[in-house]
Amino acid sequence: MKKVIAAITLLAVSTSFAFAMGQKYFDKLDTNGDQFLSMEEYAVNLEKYFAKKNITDPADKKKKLTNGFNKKDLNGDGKLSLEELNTKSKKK
Ligand SMILES: [Ca+2]
Ligand SMILES: [Ca+2]
Repeated sequence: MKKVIAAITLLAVSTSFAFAMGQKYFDKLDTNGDQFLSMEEYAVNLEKYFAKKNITDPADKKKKLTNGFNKKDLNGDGKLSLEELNTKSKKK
């Protein structure tokens, strides 16, 4: 039974990663509940993506995390709102 739940969770995670992030999933990542994701909180989300893509190199992970985070942080305040996460990245 636990395995089934894990599979469903994984599916939900990959779905929310590919499409829009839901408020529920956002709340789960937002561990301190300030309605923003810090880079640390965002990293938890990316770890699942890295595991799926078999990315294990710490330097590579860090680069992808920083790049991804900065791309998403549209107003540059160092944290991500749900709105920013669901906004398609624009070229600057
Ligand atoms: Ca937070
Ligand atoms: Ca921001």
